[in-house]
Amino acid sequence: MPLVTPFETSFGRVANRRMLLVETDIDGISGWGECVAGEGPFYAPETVETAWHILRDFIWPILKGREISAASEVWEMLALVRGHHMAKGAIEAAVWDAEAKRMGIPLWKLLGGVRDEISCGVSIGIKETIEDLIATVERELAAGYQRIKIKIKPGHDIEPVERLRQRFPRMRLMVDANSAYRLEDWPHLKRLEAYYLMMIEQPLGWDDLYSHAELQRKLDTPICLDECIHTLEHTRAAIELGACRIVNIKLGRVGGYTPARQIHELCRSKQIPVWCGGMLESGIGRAHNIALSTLDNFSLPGDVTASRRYWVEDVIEPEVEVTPQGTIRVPEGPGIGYLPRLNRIEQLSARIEILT
Ligand code: OSB
Ligand code: MG
Repeated sequence: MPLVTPFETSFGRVANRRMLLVETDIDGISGWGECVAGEGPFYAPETVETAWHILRDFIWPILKGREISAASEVWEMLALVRGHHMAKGAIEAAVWDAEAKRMGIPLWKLLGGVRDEISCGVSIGIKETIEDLIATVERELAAGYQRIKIKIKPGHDIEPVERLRQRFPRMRLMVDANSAYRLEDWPHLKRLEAYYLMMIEQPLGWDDLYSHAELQRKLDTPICLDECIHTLEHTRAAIELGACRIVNIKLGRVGGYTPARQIHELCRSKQIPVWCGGMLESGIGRAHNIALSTLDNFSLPGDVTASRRYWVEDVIEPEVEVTPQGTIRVPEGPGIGYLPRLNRIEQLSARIEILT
């Protein structure tokens, strides 16, 4: 799926997304999930190809023909496979969708969600010029979005943040470095504190909790971890080490709803606010992010946005829309609450594999 505009982060630029969608058939009830792995192993180790391989050759043989009495059992069934959370998360989420559909209720209610409207922020990629960045922020604020996150990297950090602050003194602003800095850069990152950011997301190594703890001790601005949060155990270590004060939860990064809910609970018990990150998902993944965001400790605006910010035409009906207040009204229909546009999905498909 071609993006409306290419998206650039510190680890690269993407203009076209290769989506891996999973449809499960459980006693004739269909459930949908999306694998959020990237085209290359630059955000996380998995890719679309590794996820396809793991799903077909290892996850499917485990699940095939098994009695599943609740979607909450799937995560444990897959424990034999280490890592590969994006592959697991895709199918686990599809089983949750199917379970909610079988019960005839919205997935977010099955999950224990508490709100029928979620708060939305936007993630803005690195732009060629500051003028382009300012114009983009202006447009997103006018659309109602409640907070702005910009991607930064060395050489593209202080100046854009300073210029945005001058232009929009009161907006809720944060930055995401996607692991582009090293601990030695801390005096430079400290300069960002002049612009009262809500948080700095994942400044250091993708798996480096220790350095984040060192950095957090030097900064007043909260660090939010994204890439580092793979498991419940890593989250516990991050919190106990003081490596972050905020956690970004992504369904795919942690392996599905079961670990996502455990991490959400742990954070709640430690008074660490969480928010739902995005991975440039199609409507299927977007719908799951909306459901997840209804849990009570998702108390900060997430990177969950309208379909039209990324796609000319999404793969779900209706498309995800945002209110002028920068919220998404959570759908009331069964399961994820949006219908897959089967024609559009088929038309876009480069590969279809049916496992029986
Ligand atoms: O770090 O949150 C991230 C997109 C791809 C990979 C990593 C990230 C992102 C985003 C985009 O920030 C969030 C979105 O889907 O809008
Ligand atoms: Mg991030």
